[in-house]
Amino acid sequence: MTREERYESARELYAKIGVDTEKAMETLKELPVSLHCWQGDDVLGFDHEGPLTGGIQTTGDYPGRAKTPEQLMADMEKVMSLVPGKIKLNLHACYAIMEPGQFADRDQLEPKHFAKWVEFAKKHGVGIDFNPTFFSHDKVKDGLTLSSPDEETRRFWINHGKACIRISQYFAEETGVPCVMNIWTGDGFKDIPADRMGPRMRYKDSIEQILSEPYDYNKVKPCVESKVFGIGVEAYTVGSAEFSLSFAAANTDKCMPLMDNGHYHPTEVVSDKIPALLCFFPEIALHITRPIRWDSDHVVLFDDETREMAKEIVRNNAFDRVYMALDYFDASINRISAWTVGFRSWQKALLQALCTPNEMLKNLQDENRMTELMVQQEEAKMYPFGDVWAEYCSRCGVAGDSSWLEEVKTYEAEVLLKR
Ligand code: RNT
Ligand code: ZN
Repeated sequence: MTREERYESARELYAKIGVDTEKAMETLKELPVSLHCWQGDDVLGFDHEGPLTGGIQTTGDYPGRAKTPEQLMADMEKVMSLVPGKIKLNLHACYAIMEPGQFADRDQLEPKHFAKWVEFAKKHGVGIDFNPTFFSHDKVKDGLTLSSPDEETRRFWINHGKACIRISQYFAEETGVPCVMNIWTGDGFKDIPADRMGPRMRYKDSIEQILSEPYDYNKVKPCVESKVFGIGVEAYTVGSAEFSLSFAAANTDKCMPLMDNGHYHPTEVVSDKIPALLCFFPEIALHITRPIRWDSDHVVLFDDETREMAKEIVRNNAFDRVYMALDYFDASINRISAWTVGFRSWQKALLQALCTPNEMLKNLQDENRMTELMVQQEEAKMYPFGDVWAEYCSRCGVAGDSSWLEEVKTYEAEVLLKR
């Protein structure tokens, strides 16, 4: 059978259970998913020498890491040519591009330091998301930034946050797409603190000060990302789940919560938290990653929890209420492939969720027909989803199977290994 015939037969099968595969593909094509620039260079950026800090870590030394803005952009373009769907660019402040001899520290950053990224985004017709970088910098004092008891340190990082609000507004205005600006710090302690509330009160005040910088909430969408622990920060994290969620709940006119599915205890699932938050917040944001035993930031796969998260967005019709961003970094494999597999996996999860007879299943639940619900949920897994995926990829002009890897291997030989 040709691809077209396979799709036609899948379309008919899905139609019988009330799933419109045409509509599913149309919907998915328009849903932006943020592609994180930091998978390409192991979260190092361009504004400092020195290692990645902040309780996060990349492991592996696969050759070909992007070392310049030009290399990183070329790599991202390669990925964009291999994935279906709509991307948005996700940048960190440490990826500022300075002219030689024009160094500006993080509290002094200006839109002009990101003009080349705007040019890049415009070339591809995509929006930009942004992140202040509260790590990998010598002004991180004793592991603290926005929650530091040292006023000068805290001031520096507040000013960094404010500068990033202005840059986010610039991104939104230049691209015409709202900019999600995520506040995450690794602030915390390795061992049992004597004061848990003090740092949180300072953190609260600092974020309030950052958000007092004028911005249009239709254009700039600040988020607060929580975390449970980091490397070397095992005992206490200032921006814990309760802290961040409460902060967002108290400031729904100014910001929203961001959940990273690597930032919870291993038996907690973000798929269950999405609908809980949607009951209260107009909008929420996600960092999609794959934790293994801890926040290890492995490449996102088409696995159960990834699919379950996508389902919660789709079946609650929350497409314009959930901002989706990938967040992982694997330095042990080809980075273009890591990006591509993760992006494609999330696309698969969304497409499969869109091809699920959600209404029918919901009704079974509401009528307490739990035996049938189990059987039908299992049945849905066996539908010829691969044929719809192949059709979707073909319509997006990319390979539906793993043949894209050949292109990555050629790029590795011709470009990456020559760096
Ligand atoms: C770290 C957080 C954070 C970072 C990025 C680089 O645990 O997930 O979002 O991964 O900002
Ligand atoms: Zn994250």
